[in-house]
Amino acid sequence: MYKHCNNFKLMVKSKPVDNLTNVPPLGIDADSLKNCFRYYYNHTLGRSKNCKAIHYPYKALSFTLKDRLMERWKKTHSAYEETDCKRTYYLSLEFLMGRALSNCMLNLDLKEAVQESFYQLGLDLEEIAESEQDAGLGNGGLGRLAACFLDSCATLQLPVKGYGLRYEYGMFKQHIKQGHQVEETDHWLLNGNPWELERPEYTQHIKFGGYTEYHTNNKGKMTVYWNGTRDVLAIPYDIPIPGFKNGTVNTLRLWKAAATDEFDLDEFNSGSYTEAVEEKNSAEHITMVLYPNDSSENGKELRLRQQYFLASASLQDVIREWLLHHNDFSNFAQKNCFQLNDTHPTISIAEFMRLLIDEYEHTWDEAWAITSKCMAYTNHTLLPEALEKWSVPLFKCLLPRLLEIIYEINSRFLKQVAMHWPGDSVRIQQMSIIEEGPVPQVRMAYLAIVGSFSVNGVAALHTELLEKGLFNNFYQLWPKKFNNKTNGVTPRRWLAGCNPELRQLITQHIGEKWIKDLSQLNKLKKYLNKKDFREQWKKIKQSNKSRLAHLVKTECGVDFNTDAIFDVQVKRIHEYKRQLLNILHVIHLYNRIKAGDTKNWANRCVLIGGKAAPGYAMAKLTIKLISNVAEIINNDPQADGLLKVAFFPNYNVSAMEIICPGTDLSEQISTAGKEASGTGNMKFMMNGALTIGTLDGANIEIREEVGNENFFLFGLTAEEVQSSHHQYNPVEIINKDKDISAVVKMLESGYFNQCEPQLFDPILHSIKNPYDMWMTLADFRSYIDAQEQVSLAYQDSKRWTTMSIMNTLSSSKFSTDRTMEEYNRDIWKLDKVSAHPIE
Ligand code: 26Q
Repeated sequence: MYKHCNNFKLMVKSKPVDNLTNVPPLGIDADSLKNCFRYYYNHTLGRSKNCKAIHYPYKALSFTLKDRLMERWKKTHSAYEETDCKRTYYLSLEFLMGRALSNCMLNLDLKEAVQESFYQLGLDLEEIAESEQDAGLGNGGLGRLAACFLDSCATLQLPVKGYGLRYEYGMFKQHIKQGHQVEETDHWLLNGNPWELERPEYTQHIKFGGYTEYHTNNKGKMTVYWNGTRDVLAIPYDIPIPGFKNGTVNTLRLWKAAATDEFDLDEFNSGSYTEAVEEKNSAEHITMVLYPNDSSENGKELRLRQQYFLASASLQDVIREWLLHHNDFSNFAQKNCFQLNDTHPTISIAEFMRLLIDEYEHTWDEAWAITSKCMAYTNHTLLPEALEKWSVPLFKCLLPRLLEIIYEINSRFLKQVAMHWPGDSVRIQQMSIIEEGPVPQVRMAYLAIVGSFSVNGVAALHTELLEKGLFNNFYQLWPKKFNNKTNGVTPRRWLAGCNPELRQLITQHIGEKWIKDLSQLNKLKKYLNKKDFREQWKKIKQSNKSRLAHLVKTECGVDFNTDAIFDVQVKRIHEYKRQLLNILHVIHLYNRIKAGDTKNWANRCVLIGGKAAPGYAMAKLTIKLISNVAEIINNDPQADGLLKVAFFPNYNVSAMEIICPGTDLSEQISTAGKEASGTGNMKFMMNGALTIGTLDGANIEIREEVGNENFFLFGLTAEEVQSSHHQYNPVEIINKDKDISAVVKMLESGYFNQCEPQLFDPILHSIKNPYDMWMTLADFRSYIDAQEQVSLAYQDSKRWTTMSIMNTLSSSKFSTDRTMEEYNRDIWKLDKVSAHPIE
C-alpha cells in the first residue's frame, strides 16, 4: 500500500471524538477579523512589521476568510448528506475562476468589516486584493462559463459540484514585444494557493496502458481484467464556492497527478534509479499544463491522458461517496447527473461503463441503463475543425479497455440506426462513432450524443444550427434529446463586483434584491427619464472610463480621452471572431482623417485585446497588424484627439473586470453562424455598453431583449453566409467600393510595415481569397455604415444615455441564475437544499 494512504488508515481507526468538530462560530465583525488576520500574519506566516512583501497580508487575509468559508462549507456538506439529495457533477477540463478574494468578501458580505479592520491596521485592501494572481485554468468562454455556473449554483442552493484538473501552469501570460505576442508560463501555484484544501485521503488510482484479459470468475461469469497498467495517483484539492449571502458553500474539486510509490520501488530495486524518477515525472506531467485552445494541438496523447484522468478520478470519487450511503446502484441514475462541458470529458461515458461492468459486476444492459440516464452533454462549437477526434491506435495503446467498450457502444448503436433507416448504409457510415479511413478515429461528439440523455447548445441560433446541420442525423433519430440553454454570466462578479458605483446607484433606487434576481432591474424603467438618475448614470460611466483609461495608460502606454467613444473588442484572437474586420475599420477611419473627411466625426478610442493560440500563425499576425496600426495612428499628430488605438496585453478575467464597466461600444462581429454564443457580449451589456454586432450566437437574443433601436446591427445572416459562399467575390467588392479599396491599398502599400516588407501578405491574401471562410469583406460595407450610426448616436448624448440604461435594464435574461434554473428544470431536476445556519 502507499505511504500516504497508510497514514489515513491509522486516522480512521482512532475513534472520532464528538466534541472534536464542535467549535463555536467565528466572528465576522471588524474586530474578530482583525485579530484573526494578525494571528495568521504573526504566528502562522511568522512575518514582522518590516516585511514589505504584499504577499503575506494577502495570504493572512485569505486564511482569515477561508476559515469563515470552512464553517459554511461543512454545514452545506452535511445538509446535502442528510437530505440524500440528487446531485449534479459539472465535469470540465477548464474552470477560469479569476481572483477569489474579492468574490469571497462580496458573497459572504464581509467587505465593509474587512475594510474597517484594514483601516485600523493601516493597510490598503484594494492594493492587497489586486495583488492576487488570477486562477487562469481555462482558455476563454467555456472555462469562464463553468466558473459563472458554479457561482450561480451556490447562490441558488443547487447541490452541484465541479470536477476539474489542478494545472500547475494555467493559461500562458501574454507579452507584446515589438508588436508580437510572446508567451510566458503562468506558474500560478508557485507561492501556494491559500484557497485550496488538500484531501489526500480521497486519492484515486488511474490506469493507463496495459492489455485486457478475459477470464471466467469463480461464479462462472466472464470477467474482463485490465492488466499490466502503469497507474497514476489522482489527489484531490477542494476549492470553496460561496453562494451570495445564503450560507451555502459548494465545492470545486481539482485533481493533481502524482506517481505511485510502487513504481519507484520496482524500478529502484532493479537498479534503475533515474528511470524511476523519469516515470515519476511522466505521471506528474498529466496535470502540468493547461492546453491552449489550438487546433495544431489536436490529437496529442497528453491531452487524452488529461481527459481520462479527470473522468476516471471524478467517477471513482462519486462512486466512493455513493457507496458510503447506498448498497448498490439501483437508484444511482435517479440521484446523480454528470454534465459534460463539451466533448473534453466525454470519455466518462465509456469509463462509467467500465467501472460498472468490470469493477461492480453489472451486465452490459444494466450498466448502459444507468450510464445513459445520467450523462448530459453541452456543445460549445459549430466549427467542424474543433470537433474532437482521437486516433484508434492511440486509444488502443493508452486505454485498451475503453476502446473495447466504445466499439461495443458503437456496434449496438449502429444496430439501432439500421433499424431506423433500413438499408441506409450511408447513414451508418455517417453516424458511426468510429470514422473509417487510413487511420480510424473516435468521434467524441457522437459518443457524447449516443451516451447522453440530453444534448444542448448554448444559444438559440447555435442549437438550431446543431439540429439542422452538424448533428442533424442524431436529431432525426432522437429529437427529444436536443435542447437549448442560452449562456449567461454571474451578476455578482460581472455587475455588483466589478461596477461598485453602478451597484450602489441601482440599489439606491430599487433595493438590493436584484443581485439575486436580475429580473428586478426592470424596476429601473421608471427612472429612465429622471434627470437625476440619468446624470448619475453618465457620471458613473465617465468614472469607469477614467479607471479604464488609467489601466490602458499603464498597460499600453496610450492616452485615452474619456470624452471619446470607448470602442472595445476583447476575446480570444480567432479568424472567425474577425478582429481583422475591426482593424480594417480603424484603417478606414484613419483614411478619412488623412483625407480631411471628418464630417459627423465622433472621437474614438479603440481597444483590442486577447490571446492567440501559440501555434495559430494568422491570429498572431493579426496582433502584429493591430500593434503596427496603433503605433502609426497614435504617433500621427493629424489623428491626435480624433482616434487612438491600443492592443491590451495579457487580457484575462481581472482585466475584464475593469474593461467592461468602462466600455461604451462592445464589438461582437463574428461571421454569422460561427460564434456559438459569446459571453463577453453579456458582460458588456450588463454594464451599459451598446453592442455593434452580427446576428450570431447570443447577439440575436441580446437584440431581442434590448430592442432593435438599441443595437447596431450589420452583416449577413447565418443563412446568407451559408448560401453565398460559392458566389463570394472579394476582389469585386474591393473594386466597387472606394472606401474598401482605399483600405486594401493602404495595406498593400506597406504603410503599416515599412521596415518589414511583405509582413502582412498572408492577411491580404486571406481577405482577397474567394474561399475566405470568414467572408470578412462581405460585411465590411455594412460594418462601416453601422459604425457611422454609432458615431451619430454618440454625438446625441441624451440618446446614448437612454440606450445605455436600456441595455443594463434589459440584461436580466443573461444572468447564469436564469441559465442554471433552466438546466435544473429541464436536465438535472435537483431540489434546492438550504445550508444549516451557523449558530
Ligand atoms: C481542444 C483540443 C485540444 C486542446 C484544447 C482544446 C480546446 C480547449 C478549449 C477546445 C476548445 C476550447 C474552448 C472553447 C470555447 O471557449 N468555446 C466558447 O464557449 C463559450 C461558452 O459556451 C461560447 O460562448 C463561445 O461562443 C465558444 O466559442
